[in-house]
Amino acid sequence: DSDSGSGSTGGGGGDEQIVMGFAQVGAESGWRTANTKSIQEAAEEAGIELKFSDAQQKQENQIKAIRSYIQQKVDVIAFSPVVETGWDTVLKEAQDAGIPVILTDRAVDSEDTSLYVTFLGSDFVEEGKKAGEWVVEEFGSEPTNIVELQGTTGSAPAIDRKEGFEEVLAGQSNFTVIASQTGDFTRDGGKKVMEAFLQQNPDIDLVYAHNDDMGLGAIEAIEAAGKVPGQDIKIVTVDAVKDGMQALADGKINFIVECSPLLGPQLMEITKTVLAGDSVEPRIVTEETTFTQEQAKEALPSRQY
Ligand code: GZL
Repeated sequence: DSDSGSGSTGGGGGDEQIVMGFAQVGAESGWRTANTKSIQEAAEEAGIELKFSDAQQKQENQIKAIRSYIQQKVDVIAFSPVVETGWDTVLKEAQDAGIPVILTDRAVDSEDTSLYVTFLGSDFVEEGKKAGEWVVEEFGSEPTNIVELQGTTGSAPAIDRKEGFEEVLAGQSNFTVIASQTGDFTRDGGKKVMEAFLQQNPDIDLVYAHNDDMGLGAIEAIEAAGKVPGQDIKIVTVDAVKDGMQALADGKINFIVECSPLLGPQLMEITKTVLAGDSVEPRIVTEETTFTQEQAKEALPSRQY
C-alpha cells in the first residue's frame, strides 16, 4: 500500500498491525501501576503491538527508550515525561523520523508544540485548586499550619498541584505552609519526609500530599509519633487509588482529589485516529472528581484500581 505519509513502515493507516513504543515513568506508586495496566490492556484490546519500558523515574532512561523506538521504526511513540524539561532534542529526532508522539499523563514545557500531536492527561492545577477549596471549607478562618509533601521535583503534577493549592489559599492569611519538600511520589519518601516534619514542627494541623502513596507514608509516620491521622493531623491527597480510598474510608485521610490513571483506551483511540491521518485535539483533559470519607465507603466496592 502507498506510504501513509507518516514516514513509517506498516501500521500507518494500512492493514498491518500498529506498533506503539511506550516509555513509562516507572512503578513508583499505585497510580503508576494502574496506569501501566490500563495501557497494556487497552493495547491488547485495540490489537496494537506494545513495546513497553519502565524508566525507574530517570529521564535519561526515558530518552534512551524513545531513541530505541525510533531505531525500531515504530508507528507511534507515547510517553509520560517524568519531568517537564529537556525533551526537545529527542522529540525532534522522532519528528525527523516521521514518528508521531503522544504525551500521556504528564506534560513537557517545549515551546514547539509541533513536537507532539496531543497531551492527554489531567489538569493538575485544577486538582491543586480542588484540594485548596476543601481546606478553606474544612478550616475556615482557623489558624492552620500545613506541611506539603511534593511530588517528583520538576514534574508537571508536582509543579501544578502546588500552584493550584497556593492560588486558592493565597487569599487567606490564616493558612501557613510551614514546610514543603518532595517525597518523590513514593510511600517511603512520604514517610521519611513526614518523620522529619514531625520532629521539626510540634503543631502540624494538615498534610497536603501530592499523591495517595506519600499520604499513606505520612500516616505511618504520624501513627509512629503517637498521633491520630485524620484527627490530630488531617490529610488531603490526590489520586484516589484503592489504598488511598481505603484509608479515606477508614478515617485516616480526610479528602482525596481524583486523578484518573485509566488513560489506556483514549490513548489507543487517539493513536488510530492519528495514524489514519485524521486530526485530534491538541489537549485532551481527563474527567475526574473528588471523594469525602462517606463517598469513599460507597465507591470502594466498584473501584477498578
Ligand atoms: C499524575 C501522575 C502522578 C500521580 C502519582 O497524573 O503523573 O505520578 O499522581 C504518580 O501517584 O506517581
